[in-house]
Amino acid sequence: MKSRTFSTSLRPRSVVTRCLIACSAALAFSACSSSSSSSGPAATVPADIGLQVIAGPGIKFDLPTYTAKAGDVKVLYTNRDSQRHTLAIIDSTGKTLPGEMEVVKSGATDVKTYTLAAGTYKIICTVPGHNAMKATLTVS
Ligand SMILES: [Cu+2]
Repeated sequence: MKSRTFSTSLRPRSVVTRCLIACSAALAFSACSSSSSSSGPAATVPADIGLQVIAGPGIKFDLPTYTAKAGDVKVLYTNRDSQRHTLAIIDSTGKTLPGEMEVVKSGATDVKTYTLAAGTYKIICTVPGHNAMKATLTVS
C-alpha cells in the first residue's frame, strides 16, 4: 500500500517533468530561431511562403542572396522602409517575370506566386533611384 501511494504520486510528477523538458526545449528552439533572424519583432511567416523578401530600412533588400525551391513559389514581400518599393524578378535571359510586386509604405506586404524553374534570377526594385536594390535568387 505504501509503494502504491508512492507510484501513483510519482507518475503525474514524471509527466510534468517530461512536459517541462519538452516545453523548455521548444522555448530554447524558438529563442534560437528568433535571435538568428534580423532585428525587430519577428514577423510570423506563413508556412506556405517559399520566399520572404524585406525592403529596407533604407534603399536595400534585407539580404544580398535568396534561395527558393523550384516550382510554384509564393513570395512574401514586406516593407520596412518609409517609402514605396517594388520587386521584380528577372530570369537569366534578362526577361522580367510577369507580376511585379509593390509595397507602398512601411508595414505594407504583398504576396504573389511565381512559377520558377531551377536557375539563377535577379531581384530588383524598379522605383527610380533604387538601382542599389539588387539581389540574387538561386532556385534549385
Ligand atoms: Cu526600392
